[in-house]
Amino acid sequence: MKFSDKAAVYFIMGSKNSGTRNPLKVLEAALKGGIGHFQLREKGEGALTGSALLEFALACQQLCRSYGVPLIINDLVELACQIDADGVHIGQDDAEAGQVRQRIGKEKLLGVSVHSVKEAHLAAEAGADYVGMGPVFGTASKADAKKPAGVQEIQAVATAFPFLPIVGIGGINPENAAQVWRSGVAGIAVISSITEAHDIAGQIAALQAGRIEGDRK
Ligand code: TZP
Ligand code: MG
Repeated sequence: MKFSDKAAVYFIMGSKNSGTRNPLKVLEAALKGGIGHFQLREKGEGALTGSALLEFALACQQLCRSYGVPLIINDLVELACQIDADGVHIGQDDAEAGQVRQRIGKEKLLGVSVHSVKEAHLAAEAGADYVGMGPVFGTASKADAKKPAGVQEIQAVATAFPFLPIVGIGGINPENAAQVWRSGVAGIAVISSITEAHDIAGQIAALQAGRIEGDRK
């Protein structure tokens, strides 16, 4: 599957990211609002495991399928294979990208988090369809997040690999999204901008609006 940058807001959530709201309701609102990808990232205190995680993943998948939006699973390659998810996203400390590509086959999406031109090169060689880069800004959503990196390295990767889709991540909101779009990303990935929004569709539109404003073309 090729990474599509048509609908460019990439939503990430686990069952514990939606506060007092039902995560499946939040996901459905985000799907209605026009997200282009959904990543199930089940982490942190109280994270679901085993059959509860499987059930939640299947519920997410059913919703994503009904809106024609690819479901990508963070880290858990075997869960992705078990439910026939559309793709997998891994970090530098997870399984080796080439091995994950072999495991999931060439039809599935593979995303890899990278922090430099060198890591982007290795990810592309290993068969990544897109790379995630961040945190661009400060974030409270990832306990072990690195220091905010700004957009400089994104610009360097976009220049070095013009055909490799980049997704910016970390602390992105409607106020700063245009800066990220301008750096050359194909998409922006958000957790809290959507999970904490009262008007989820409005928030997605506002994140997208930065794209038009910031588009280089
Ligand atoms: N990887 C880098 S920053 C981040 C992840 C998963 C968290 C992004 O969450 P938010 O709430 O959009 O800053
Ligand atoms: Mg990971």
